[in-house]
Amino acid sequence: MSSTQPKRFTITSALPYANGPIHIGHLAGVYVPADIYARYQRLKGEEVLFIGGSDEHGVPITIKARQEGKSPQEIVDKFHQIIKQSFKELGISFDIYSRTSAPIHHETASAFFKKMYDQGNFIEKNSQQLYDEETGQFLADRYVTGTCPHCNNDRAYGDQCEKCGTSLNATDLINPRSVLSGNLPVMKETRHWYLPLDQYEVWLKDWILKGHKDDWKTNVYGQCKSWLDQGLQPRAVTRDLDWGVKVPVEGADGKVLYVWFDAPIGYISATRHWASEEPGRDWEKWWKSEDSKLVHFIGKDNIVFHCIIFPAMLHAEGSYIVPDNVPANEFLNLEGDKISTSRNWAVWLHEYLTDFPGKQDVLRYVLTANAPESKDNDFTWKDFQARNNNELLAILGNFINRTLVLTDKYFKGLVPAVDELIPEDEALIEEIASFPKRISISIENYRFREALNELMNLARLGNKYLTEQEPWKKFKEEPVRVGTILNLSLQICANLTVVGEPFLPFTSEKAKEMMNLGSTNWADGGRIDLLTAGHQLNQPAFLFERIDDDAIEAQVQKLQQTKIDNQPKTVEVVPVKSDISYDDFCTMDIRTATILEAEKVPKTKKLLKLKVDTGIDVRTLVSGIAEFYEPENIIGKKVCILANLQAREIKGIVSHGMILMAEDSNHRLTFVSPADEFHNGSTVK
Ligand code: B3M
Ligand code: ZN
Repeated sequence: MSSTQPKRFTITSALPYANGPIHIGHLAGVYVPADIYARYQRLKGEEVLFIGGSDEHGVPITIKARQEGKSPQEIVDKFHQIIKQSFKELGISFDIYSRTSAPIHHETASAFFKKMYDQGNFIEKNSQQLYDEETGQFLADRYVTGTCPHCNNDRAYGDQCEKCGTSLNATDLINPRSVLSGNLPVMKETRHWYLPLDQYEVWLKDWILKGHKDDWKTNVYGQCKSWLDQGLQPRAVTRDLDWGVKVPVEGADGKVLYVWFDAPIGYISATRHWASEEPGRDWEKWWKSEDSKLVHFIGKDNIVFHCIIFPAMLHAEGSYIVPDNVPANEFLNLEGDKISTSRNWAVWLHEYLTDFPGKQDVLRYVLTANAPESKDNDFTWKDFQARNNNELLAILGNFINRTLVLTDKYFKGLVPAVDELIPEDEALIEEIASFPKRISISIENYRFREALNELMNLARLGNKYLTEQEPWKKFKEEPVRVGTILNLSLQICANLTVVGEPFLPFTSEKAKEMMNLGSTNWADGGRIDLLTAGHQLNQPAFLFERIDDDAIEAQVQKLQQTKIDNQPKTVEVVPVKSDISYDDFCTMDIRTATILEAEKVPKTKKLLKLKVDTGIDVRTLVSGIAEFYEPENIIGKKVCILANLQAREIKGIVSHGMILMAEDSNHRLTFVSPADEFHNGSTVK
């Protein structure tokens, strides 16, 4: 986009992974600011398309499906619905909320790849990749963990180290382990397509470092600069997986597009989805017309994908515009701790909506007032309560309520006329007129906290004016003067609903209803004739309620419980038995063996009848492990057995020996297993 005034705004918000619900970190980082921006541009009369959708591919989803014994489609169907519904209830005003498992997305992503492929934009390369022999699967991204070569974090993933933020290749990890089996992966050759990012380095440097030094946020620009300074490498854009968009070229069976290749194309497919809903809608102008302004709202962990990789893809494909801005936020913490889906350390949107019905704007307000715009920030329930009680209720709600109640009392809810203006009134009118411009500048520069603070300053101005003018003391002697005071105060109320609409849409609507005011647009801001003399107001009601300590305490308790749930369970170790001699120990003949057959012993809960190969013989054993292992899952398992235990009859079966099991303090049992390559009959000593 050039510096000329854009004709339309293509506004995207990161597509959340459909493997869990939305939490306040997502909201503060991405969706609330994006919604404020979209609503603001619409109120200004701009043509806006605000795009959202679920990211339904990628390893976190397949892992979750595996853990829950469900298909990936079942997982994404469930969370797509929850996410979509909760966004709607919070008033996130998407024009379309789509999803990447939709056929239109598969077609779009596939065609995008195909065009780049046909243009020769990819490098095709065979390489050695990590492979899990037990599950027969290549390990990339989140399927593999290991030690980060940069910071030594031993829980780094195959695509990224979350501790130091470095983006990794699975083969960079030290001591890699398969997430699927815990096994040490082997190396196996496979063929993939790479996007040669190094070829776009000059173009990217020119576009970002020269073109956006001044208008991109410092955190975003800084990350890009550091990437570009380090030098870019080709990146694989395909994976050996079966969940995702199939690679649309010959000889690519069993391969899909890397999720970070297909997900941003999801913005384009969502636009096509939107266009398909009504005849006459054109999707291309939003993506291919130079007078469209493309803005990506994302969190800081997505910067490289939206500022470097996706733009390189768009540029290489050749027919698309690139983003004008990528206003990424930092992270929001919760009560001093990093928000975490897996540790359940979060305030979940769908739970908030149930626990605080009708209080959508309170959350929108708190998350904006405290937004992690330039550094990480902390959400606390105490702060939430204070901002509701001391700001929304005491400043904004109180001002509008006082004004409406006084007008009701003195003028039966009819807007009084303005009479003679005193200098204080004139100063006030001038100030009212100055707010929309200031708020506009803040919003257009993605400084939403500052914009919201200005909105509150307008309410503060109103409170100050009322307090100084004291209409309640003057009504008897000077009713006409009181008419002027209340008229001007009412204009402030109306202005608050106009400029407050992007931030607090529910409150704005409610207050408009009380003032019997129709819909407004941004240009109405600053006017002092929004409510004309003689206009009948409706009955006033409270816009905000006090949030009491009990409600906050309940939330704090909930988090406390999460902390308890997350604590490692206490471990009790059985005390050591009395000493025995080495000779005593040597009387036990322990051998490695393989389970050949396994079946439940009828009419028992705990017993399995096993046939094992001990290397010496093939024999029958009875073992009390049925609560922990399904017979069909242990065939072929390597175990250790006590081979010279006297035979004894159990439930009518003669058992020759005993399988060695480890038992923990929760009475769980697990096999003591030798390495697979050890032949049966090896002695254990
Ligand atoms: N789903 C990552 C995330 O939720 C990813 C964003 C995709 S945006 C195209 O952080
Ligand atoms: Zn690291």
